[in-house]
Amino acid sequence: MHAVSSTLSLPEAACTPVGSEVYRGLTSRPKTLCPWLFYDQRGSELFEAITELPEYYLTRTERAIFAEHGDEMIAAAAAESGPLTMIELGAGTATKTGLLLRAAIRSQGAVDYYPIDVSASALAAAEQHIAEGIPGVRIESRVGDYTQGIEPIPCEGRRLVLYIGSSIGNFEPADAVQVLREARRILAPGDHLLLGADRAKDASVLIPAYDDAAGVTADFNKNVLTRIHRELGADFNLRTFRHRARWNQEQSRIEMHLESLIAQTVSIPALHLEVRFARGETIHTENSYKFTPESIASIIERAGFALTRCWSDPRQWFGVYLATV
Ligand code: AVI
Repeated sequence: MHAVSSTLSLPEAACTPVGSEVYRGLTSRPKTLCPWLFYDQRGSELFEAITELPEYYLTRTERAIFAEHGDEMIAAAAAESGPLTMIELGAGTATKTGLLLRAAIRSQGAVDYYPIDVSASALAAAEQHIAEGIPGVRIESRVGDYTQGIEPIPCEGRRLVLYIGSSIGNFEPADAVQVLREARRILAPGDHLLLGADRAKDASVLIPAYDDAAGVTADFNKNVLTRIHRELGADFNLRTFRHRARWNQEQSRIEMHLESLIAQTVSIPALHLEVRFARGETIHTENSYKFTPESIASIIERAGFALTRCWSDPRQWFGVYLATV
């Protein structure tokens, strides 16, 4: 037995983005929830904390690649024809982008920067720290979901779209191709994409990165249940769910799950829904795909780009790929 809906006509809350996703996910078999549900205010704070954990190598490894090769990346994307304009998908607070913005300023004196994100508060924080710390950046934020389309970006020279942080890994491969196609639609021949993507590696490195000793990733995962409690009235008992991180070798992805430690029924009043869990049953909350140079090249090329350069760290744990239209 899995989930039972007690009504035929859906209540109003099931038509909101959060309500409809929770309804869809918890009435599916196996149960799933989309990772975008993680990012309420608390979830975004927990994610920032994850990026500083000793086990979560991704952020600091990508940052080190930018620190070492940022000037080369900017030089490879620029052209004689005019200044480079930078556009960032899912920019958040744009903390790592500073290294690339500084490299662009070193090369051309100033830079136009268009960060795009669903979170207006994250963009406000990005604007503030860039205005205070990086003179020479002309910033125009755009609040929106880049997966749903990107408005054209005016530009005199070449455009460089940044899609960093391995966010591409949170999409199914076919959807990842679609996201990059969306980015390509706003680019002209000679413009570039700079993509940061985590590499496949030993499970002994990957598992702790998604199941850290301090339990921050567990709190991040469980926070989705707190969100469903707050926004839809669900009576989840957090102590009866446990965070699980699994390495799926065949699919080359880390999976995050929430496992029910007991057989139980959770009610979600706003959705008129009772959700039954067997002991040991899980809600699959996230995939984080890990790529080989070949598998990421295939996604980039299926999206209509030509891969031109790539950079990595000495351990080959993370890749940054430059591709052109
Ligand atoms: C945002 N994204 C790239 C993170 C990742 O590594 O897949 C999300 C995350 N989930 C658990 N820890 C971090």
